[in-house]
Amino acid sequence: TKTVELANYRPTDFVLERVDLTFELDPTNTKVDARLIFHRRDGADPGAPLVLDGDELKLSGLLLDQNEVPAGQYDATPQSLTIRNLPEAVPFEITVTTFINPEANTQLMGLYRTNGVYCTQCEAEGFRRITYFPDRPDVLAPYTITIIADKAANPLLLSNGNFLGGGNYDEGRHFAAWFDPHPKPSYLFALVAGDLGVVEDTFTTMSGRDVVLKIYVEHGKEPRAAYAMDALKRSMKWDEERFGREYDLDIFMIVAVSDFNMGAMENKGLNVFNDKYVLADPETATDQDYANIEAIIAHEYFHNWTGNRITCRDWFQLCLKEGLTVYRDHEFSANMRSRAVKRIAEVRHLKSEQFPEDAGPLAHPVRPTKYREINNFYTTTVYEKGSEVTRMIATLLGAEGFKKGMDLYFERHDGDAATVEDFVKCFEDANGRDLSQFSLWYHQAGTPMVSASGAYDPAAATFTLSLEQMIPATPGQSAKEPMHIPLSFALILDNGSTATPIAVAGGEVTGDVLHLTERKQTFTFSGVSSRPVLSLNRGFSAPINLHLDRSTDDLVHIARHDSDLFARWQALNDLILPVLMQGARDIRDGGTVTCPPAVISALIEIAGNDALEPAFRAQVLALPSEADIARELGSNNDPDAIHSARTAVLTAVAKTGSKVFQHLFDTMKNGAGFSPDAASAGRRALRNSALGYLTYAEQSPVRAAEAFASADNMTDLVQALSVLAHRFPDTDEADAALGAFVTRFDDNPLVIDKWLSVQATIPGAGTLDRVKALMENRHFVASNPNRMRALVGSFAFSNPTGFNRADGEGYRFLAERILAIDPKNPQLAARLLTSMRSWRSLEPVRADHARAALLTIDRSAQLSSDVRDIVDRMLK
Ligand code: HT7
Ligand code: ZN
Repeated sequence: TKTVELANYRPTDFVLERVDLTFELDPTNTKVDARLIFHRRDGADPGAPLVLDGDELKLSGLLLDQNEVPAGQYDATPQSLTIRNLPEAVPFEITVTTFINPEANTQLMGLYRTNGVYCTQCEAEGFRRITYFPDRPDVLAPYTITIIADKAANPLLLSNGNFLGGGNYDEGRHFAAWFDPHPKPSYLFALVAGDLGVVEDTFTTMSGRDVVLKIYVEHGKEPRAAYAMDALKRSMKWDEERFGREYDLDIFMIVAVSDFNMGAMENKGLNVFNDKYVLADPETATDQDYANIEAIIAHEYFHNWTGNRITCRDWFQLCLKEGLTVYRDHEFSANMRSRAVKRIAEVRHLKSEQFPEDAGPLAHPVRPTKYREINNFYTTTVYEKGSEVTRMIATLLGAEGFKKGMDLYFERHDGDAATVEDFVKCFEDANGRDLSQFSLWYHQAGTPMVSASGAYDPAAATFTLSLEQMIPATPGQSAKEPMHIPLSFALILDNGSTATPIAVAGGEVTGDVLHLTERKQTFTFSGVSSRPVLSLNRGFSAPINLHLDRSTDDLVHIARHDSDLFARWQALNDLILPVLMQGARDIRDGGTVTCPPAVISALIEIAGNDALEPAFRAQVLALPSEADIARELGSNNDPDAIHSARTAVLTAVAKTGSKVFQHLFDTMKNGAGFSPDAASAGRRALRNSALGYLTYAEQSPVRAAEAFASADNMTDLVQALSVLAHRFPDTDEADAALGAFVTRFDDNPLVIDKWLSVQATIPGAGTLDRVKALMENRHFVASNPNRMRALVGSFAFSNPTGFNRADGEGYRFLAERILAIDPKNPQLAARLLTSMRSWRSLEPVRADHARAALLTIDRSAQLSSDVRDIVDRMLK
């Protein structure tokens, strides 16, 4: 495959005016007629041919203005259709006929079948698997779609836009026609046909228009779509109130399907969802499932403006829609739930997923400049770091300035295929500010490291803060420029209040934000009458690694007194992480773990503080994960030592705090009747956290077995199951619970995924054999991405000791799986392979095994472009 470069971007020679598609659906032989009206772009080369993209296509018919095109006038290959000698000054119509086989489409890109339902996935380059087309996001047109299909098997015929009409056709077939008046790129096209149940509602927009809302699910699952519908209505309302964005069609539809490569897809007016992010009820969904559904429903809906009305000029601009839309869904969830707890969860996720990507061989800028396979750029850097960059713009400009910039963006670029530069310019123009240095966040990869040290001078009543930034080298970028880093800060005084200095010298400070713009910079705050404790990068205002030496006493002070809950969590994290890291080093050196009593008591004090919201306390008690410890250690990692160190610290906390945990376990019960609201979920989280600690103190499965038996919702049930399986594997209690669980949820694949994941993440070398055995289980369907991610994905991404077995068997197993999956579903294979992205930071024996496994993949002659791209970058 060749590399695509941003520098080579140029507009098409032909402008697409209209698209008219007719599908005659058949499971193995679907006929697609595409009528496309083009005209030559002003100023384009008069002799330029029209080149359309294809992927595994075979041309069956080609007309130009209704006449057959002579053989010499065109060339067709599976990848492209080139037509020459086209009219220069007038529009012309091309009609392309292709036949495709949805049943054989295992890649799940283009038109495919899932549980007997026809469904499409066109982002990023799936449309070219349906028909020859200028399949790029800067080609926008209105679409008319006609679908013809067997009526009994496919009572439902859906596409984008508004319904035009339908009726009976021949031989038991019927048809439906749809028109989408909003010009869109091909990646937003969708078609769904089949026999599904529906949940219906309406939403009245801010200008008083009624919009019909429909969520389609498999028959019998309708009650499980109620929460998704509620989340959709809340999303629509929120986007009107917060961003002034109104929905723009008569109908908005969501279809839940069971085979899907990602979470969901924002096709215009017809979102297609992985059913995992639609279906929920108390018996089958955890609190995390509910939160995910709320966030993803909102995310896809918000794309209607950020992505669809304003789309991307090219795929290098992916963060323009994804980073911005993640920021919008984060803000939505923060408004629906506890803002501080939501931010803690976001930062945890960012650090555990994006920071390793940015520190390893797959690091790339938020706005890359080249790619070999675009599917591999739907990354946590584009999404989550992209969101953080948007958040920083809001921090720099303040809420009002940010709103002015967004309003201008919607006004100036509605209907456009825009760029990151267009976006940033709106904030510059609306605020009269130069954001050129800030824009480096889009272009320089790597997590900046900021070292900070503070000094207080009582005689002068000044506090001096010295800062230094360093951006690590990343693939293709060795030297970096200093960035504009917005650091939210507070000087916390002895009594817990915040000092308000009378003046600051050394750089720009706006409100509580300090602007670090130089490589080295010193800020002096005057009028600080007593020694403060510095709280820096509050709310994680910048996605950086901060090195700030503070004493245990100072951190405990912030953990106790800061007015900001996020800062309190951050202080506790900064207290416990070094203990865990040192513990891992000590164990690797043959020693034991030392856990300072002050750190333990700070944690227990927070756990038992009833004035604090339970969800926050649960976040504090969820100590940094083994992956977090490995990331902070950075090199020569031994996952077994990390696991032992973390277990030792958990046990020490559990033993010291057993009374508090017992109290929480007894009192954090919700009343009768389940509610998925954030407060109830927070109580469940805290009680389950207490359960986990109590089993560390008691070293017995009895309590968890009782919790499993008495659970009346999926959150409690799966937590108890995890404690049993992970802490007491192969005991009668664990085996009985796993058996009871699979029997009870035998007919629910999404719940079976939890059963697979719990087992795949049992710590220790023995789990590989269990995973292999589960692959033979009748519940495991290798072609279904959710099943594969639940079993093999959980094992590779979330089982540090099991996957990183010292003998390398885990890596060899993954390599075999990748080679087996790749020919069928390359996207899935490539994504699973990214689980090895931090292989170079392992200790040498494991790193050698990991390299050998990667080389096995590398040596395979038949790799997809997806896997080839990842393996090449990982080995570079
Ligand atoms: N914009 C959507 C991306 C997506 C996707 C990309 C490649 C292959 C399959 C896919 N399914 C969905 C999802 C989103 O970010 O909203
Ligand atoms: Zn998105």
